[in-house]
Amino acid sequence: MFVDEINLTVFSGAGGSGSVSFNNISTKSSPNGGSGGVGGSVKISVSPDLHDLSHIISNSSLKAENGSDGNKNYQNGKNGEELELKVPSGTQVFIDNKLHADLHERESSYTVIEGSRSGRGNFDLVSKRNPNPQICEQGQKRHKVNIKLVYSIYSDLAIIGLPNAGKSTLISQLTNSKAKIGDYEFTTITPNLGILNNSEYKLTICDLPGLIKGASEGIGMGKKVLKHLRNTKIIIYLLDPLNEHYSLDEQTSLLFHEIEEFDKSLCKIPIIKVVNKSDSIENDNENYIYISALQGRGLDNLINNIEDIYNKGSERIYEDFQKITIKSEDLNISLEENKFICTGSIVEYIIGLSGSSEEVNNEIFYRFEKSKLSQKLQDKGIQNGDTVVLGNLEFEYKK
Ligand SMILES: Nc1nc2c(ncn2[C@@H]2O[C@H](COP(=O)(O)OP(=O)(O)OP(=O)(O)O)[C@@H](O)[C@H]2O)c(=O)[nH]1
Ligand SMILES: [Mg+2]
Repeated sequence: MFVDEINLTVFSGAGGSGSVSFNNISTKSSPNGGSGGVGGSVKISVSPDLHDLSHIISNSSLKAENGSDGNKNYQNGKNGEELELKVPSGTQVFIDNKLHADLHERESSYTVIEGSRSGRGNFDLVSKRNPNPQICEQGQKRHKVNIKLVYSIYSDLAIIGLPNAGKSTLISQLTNSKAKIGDYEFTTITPNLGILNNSEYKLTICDLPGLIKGASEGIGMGKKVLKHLRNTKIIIYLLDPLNEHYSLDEQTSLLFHEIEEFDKSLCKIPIIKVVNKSDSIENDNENYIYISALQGRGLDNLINNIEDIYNKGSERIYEDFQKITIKSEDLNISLEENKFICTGSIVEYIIGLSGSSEEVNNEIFYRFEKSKLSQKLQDKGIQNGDTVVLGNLEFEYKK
């Protein structure tokens, strides 16, 4: 089944932890504890062979690999393998309803979450301040993000029209698509794709479900259809002279209006106005191209018109967006009475230590004072005597 929208949860890999060990075990000197490996990141990239999102299980949880822990004798842990999610060109990535990336041939790969930080072993923690560390850092936990992927079909040409206009009949004539045809409305419920026959250009054509008045507000399959116009280069308005409710001009205005209401920028896409079922009518109006999809009449002329517009170099419209990568550098401070509760990866970095407890405590306070957390708390008006909460550590603040 064609799937163009999917929600899922992705996790970066956790960072591996460092280790504490020594060349000289009896004197606990000459540190040789290795560092952990960095966790795998989560990346989404375009694969030209994909044409929907059905290969991804909806509401699934996907995890990048964890980095492994460091070990004695300078052995560093292995970095975690990244998680790569393949999507078709024309996929948008939303996080909390905000567009984070619009993936297509020019922007074909995007890191959603960086891999989680690894912890250093006591060899890498050697410094002038502490030449013989008895401690190591823990790796950072996994980072979780709920994402929504929305795919809009990538095509060179999209056929739209009211129900029953003959869109599926036309795509079946122009390409080898086996679209279902029926003399009732809404025969097509998911888009059909095909490649243009009898043309030196391998144009991709998309036949969409019928549009009705109010489509831009979601009536019928409205928005689900209109969203696929975002990634097309040319739109055919396929008009039905046998429609009992709307004249050809009224059908044109209706289609234009619904597209404009849905997204004004789609009005920049060139249009070809085509009247189908010319086998059943007499009048010719020079504003339109006349065809009979059923009898294959007028199709060469239509293909010439399509090729002319295509050759003028019609461009796809891309939404402006900022590619946002979720970094592991986050910090939250909330205030409950006189308690400043601090969370986030900066806090994890400060308190995520193990080894000799006296040294761990000294290091925590050293890191706290040096960190931007200390500055942020002052900005928030912390006073001597207030309580600072870092994970399961609580202490009285003293400047
Ligand atoms: N006379 C005539 N009938 C046609 C022509 N093209 C299509 N039809 C008929 O119109 C009816 C609808 O055709 P479809 O191709 O299913 O129309 P559609 O626009 O895809 O319809 P929906 O998917 O329901 O929106 C069918 O009975 C077709 O045989 C044509 O050129 N001439
Ligand atoms: Mg159809």
